[in-house]
Amino acid sequence: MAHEPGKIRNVAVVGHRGVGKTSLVEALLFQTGAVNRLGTIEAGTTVTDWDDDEHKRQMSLSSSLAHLEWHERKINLIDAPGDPGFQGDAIAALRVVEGALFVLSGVMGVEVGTSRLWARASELDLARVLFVNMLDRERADFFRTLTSIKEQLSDKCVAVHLPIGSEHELTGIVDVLHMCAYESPDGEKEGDPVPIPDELRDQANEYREKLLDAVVETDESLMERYLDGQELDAAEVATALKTAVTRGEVFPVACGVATKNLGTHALLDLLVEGVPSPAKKGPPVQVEGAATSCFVFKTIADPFAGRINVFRVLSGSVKGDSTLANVRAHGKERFGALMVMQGKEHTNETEIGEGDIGAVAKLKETQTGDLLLDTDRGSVELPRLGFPEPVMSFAITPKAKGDEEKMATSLRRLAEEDPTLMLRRDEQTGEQLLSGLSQMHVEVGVDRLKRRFGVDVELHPPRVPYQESIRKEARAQGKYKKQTGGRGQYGDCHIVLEPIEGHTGYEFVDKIVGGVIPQSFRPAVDKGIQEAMLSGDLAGAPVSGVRVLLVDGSYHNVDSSEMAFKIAGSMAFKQAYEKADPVLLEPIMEVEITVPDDAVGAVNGDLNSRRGRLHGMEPKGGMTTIKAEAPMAEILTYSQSLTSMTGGRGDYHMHFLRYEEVPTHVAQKVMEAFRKDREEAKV
Ligand SMILES: Nc1nc2c(ncn2[C@@H]2O[C@H](COP(=O)(O)OP(=O)(O)OP(=O)(O)O)[C@@H](O)[C@H]2O)c(=O)[nH]1
Ligand SMILES: [Mg+2]
Repeated sequence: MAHEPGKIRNVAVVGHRGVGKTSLVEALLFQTGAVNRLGTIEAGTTVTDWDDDEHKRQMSLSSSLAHLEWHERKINLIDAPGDPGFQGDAIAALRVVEGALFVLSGVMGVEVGTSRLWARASELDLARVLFVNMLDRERADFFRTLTSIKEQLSDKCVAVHLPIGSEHELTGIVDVLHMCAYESPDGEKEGDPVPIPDELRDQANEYREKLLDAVVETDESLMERYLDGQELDAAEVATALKTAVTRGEVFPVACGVATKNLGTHALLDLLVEGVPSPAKKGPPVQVEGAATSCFVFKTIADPFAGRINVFRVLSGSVKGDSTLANVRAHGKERFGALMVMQGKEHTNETEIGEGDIGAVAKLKETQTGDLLLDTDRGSVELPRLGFPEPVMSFAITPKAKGDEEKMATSLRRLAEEDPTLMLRRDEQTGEQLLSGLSQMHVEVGVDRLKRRFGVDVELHPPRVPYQESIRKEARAQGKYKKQTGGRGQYGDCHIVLEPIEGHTGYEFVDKIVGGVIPQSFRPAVDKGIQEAMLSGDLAGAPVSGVRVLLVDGSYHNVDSSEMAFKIAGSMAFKQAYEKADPVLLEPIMEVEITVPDDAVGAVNGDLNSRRGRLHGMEPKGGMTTIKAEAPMAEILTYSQSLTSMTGGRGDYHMHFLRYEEVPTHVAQKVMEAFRKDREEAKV
């Protein structure tokens, strides 16, 4: 039976890597009776980390769905991975919900991943609830974390819960909204509220004041009465808070210990109250004029059920056996059995109602990012999920010869599931490149390739796509002449090479006067030159930034042909190129690196040793963003170094900026390696 949209809450559970999101989802499921034991990461028994690879690495690798009932509301939780390599799923999850639950570690405070996802949630204007987790750990500090939250995320964040005690002496939490407390259930179900301990009354009152300040600021009539000194009653404040949270004007900060199930009772209340229902907020993706529409935000390649598409119903309700049109593929998709998912378990449903999240197997061609409507209305623009671009690439080759085709097809299937994993062939180097968001991201792809499709592959750093160019004008003649019996060959041309500013582009200028080469043969010269330019003599790289003037030549009435002039053109180019002071060019990348302040020195020093150039630094609340550029050749394997320099707390993106001349001493090595390869290839 479909749930009323007003009684649904869709929540993406997001945050930095390893802060306890999956553990918290587990606790929420346990607290509400959706599961009857509290699974753990260590034992591999949580509902939402169910994949073998997740167990092996003890981390989430893709988003996983769960749902529970609390106060007659259905809460859909999307447990998203925190690792930046798998952020595609977190980003897709944020796109289809009304609210985000940001989990933070009470030891680490705001981390790179927290800020990145916060920025995305702000763009999407989502209601947000924060949960400071791991307060039982050594050096955990709720108040320090709260300060970093206010400084780095938003000053509209305000504490609604406070810890009782700290670290291993943490015994419960205080709820300053309802002015009550909860005792730590130590992994059992959390009980009903108890009175606030006397010694915490003052602190609770102080934080209640702060909460009131934040709430009345969002409500003018309350503000007037508050300033007048009138007592505001609890229900009124609760209503105003609820409104402010649903509108994203206040972000409540809760706290607890996921692995002990402390804080879940009050957190569930906050989610029900603070996250707007689909009925209230309206669909996250607007589709005009369709009675039924749904948006696919995730695709799972299930070894048994085949491909499963997970969707959010935007409008109307989807029934089993309904037929919807895929807006992108223009095909009709017939829905078979509908499912709701609890981790890896599916239960069949006859209908998924408006605002709810469901799944369906075996659609023909539907993939992540697709819209399905009850009418095919031609040109509906697809909503952008906003996936990040891959930042690193590896060359990938099958271990067994002959597995190339199988590797490519299997990788394409994996990429359907994870659109941030990309396979392409580099035209220039001829290599198959697998690109992803981090080294681990690519490696997990490789593991899956082996386990699911039985394809064993190897990864290598990709070849750098060098280019070549010239720095001087040079002139040469190319003469191709063959006159031994029968019909001969004759082509002859004189060309001048000129460097083009910026080492980019190619121009062919016909300066022939008086028909010394007939018009019909001149394009052949151009063609021959362009072919020769595909592989320069320095490192076999394509040549660019050359203007060619065709200035002179001769022909033979019988023996001249297009072929002969093509060869002549190519010969002329090769000779002129040698004299034109050729130079090797390399791709320069623009890099943006975000690291903790205390790692800035090490990271800058390292960049320097990679021939990097620093452009600027922007410190912000404990983290610094370093902007720089560096040659691609030097940062092919940057992610490992960054991880070791920052203890995994760094983050970086890069993209291609331009080509630049390679310094002589570096170029020497590249050219030597090329010559060696060429010699070996000849043998
Ligand atoms: N002491 C303590 N440990 C916790 C708490 N919450 C989670 N952990 C542990 O922290 C580790 C990471 O927990 P996860 O639940 O996997 O964290 P996550 O945020 O889902 O991690 P990713 O999905 O990989 O980003 C596990 O070893 C948990 O047992 C907590 O409140 N206290
Ligand atoms: Mg997780």
